[in-house]
Amino acid sequence: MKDRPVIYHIPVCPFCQRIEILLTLKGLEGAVDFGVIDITRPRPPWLLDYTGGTTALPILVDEHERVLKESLVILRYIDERFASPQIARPDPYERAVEGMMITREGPFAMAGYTMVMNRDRAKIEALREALLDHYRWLNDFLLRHNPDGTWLFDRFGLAEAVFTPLMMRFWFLDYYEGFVLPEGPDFARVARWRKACLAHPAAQQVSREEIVKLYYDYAVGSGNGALPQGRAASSFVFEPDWRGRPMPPRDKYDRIASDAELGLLG
Ligand code: GAZ
Repeated sequence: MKDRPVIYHIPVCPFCQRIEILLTLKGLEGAVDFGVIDITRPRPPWLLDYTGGTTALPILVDEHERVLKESLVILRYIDERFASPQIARPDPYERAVEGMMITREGPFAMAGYTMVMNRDRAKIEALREALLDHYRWLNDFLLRHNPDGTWLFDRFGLAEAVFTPLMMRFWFLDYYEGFVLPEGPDFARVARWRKACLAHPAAQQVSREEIVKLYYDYAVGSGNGALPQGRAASSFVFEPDWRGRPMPPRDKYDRIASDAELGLLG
């Protein structure tokens, strides 16, 4: 029997970072073990036995070999199983408000990922507007529930743990798409929240440089460890380590950089 739950994850995956943030907020970094999966290789058979064939991570395997999937479900499980300190709002109304905000995470993620993966110049403007609509919604939601504060409530909580990893991945939009939140009242509240989320000490598991380098392949249209045309190595490989690689070129609409240019040759 395992002596604690094991979370199988891809290190730079936003859905996995949510769980690391939650554990850090709870002061429980040692309560679960992590098993690192290399997204650039086929999934090992033992992992597919756990999942029943699905490949999305993270999953949690408990001491009785029982498997949980979906990051939001795993967050709740950890928050309830290791109950103190509780990160989700204890008050039922506030918990529901937190829940309303969290329901937007999937479409928000999709808007940002669709934008970074796009290589058709004719679509840039519509994708940018679609993402701005999400930020507008978040701005209004935060204004309604906590107009003068920074967080949704009084501290970095569950909603922040859910959204922060996505906003960090969206550093790839700033780098590859030149996307920044416009100045002004439509976005001032969400900009304040975003800035505080990105700077929070419990959320420093990844850096902008790491995101920009590892997600190069997404920027040229290849997701989830798939190989872009003309390339033999994925930008998500563990070796060579991202720290030693150059910053990738930004001209994603014109060409795909080679393994050599990306520093991927061992
Ligand atoms: N809903 C799940 C959760 O746990 O919250 C999502 C988990 C998930 O998608 N994990 C991805 C994975 O394991 C890694 S992160 N993929 C490997 C596989 O074999 O399935 C998101 C996108 C997208 C493309 C990629 C990602 C992403 O849209 O971040 O949209 C949201 C994958 C094109």
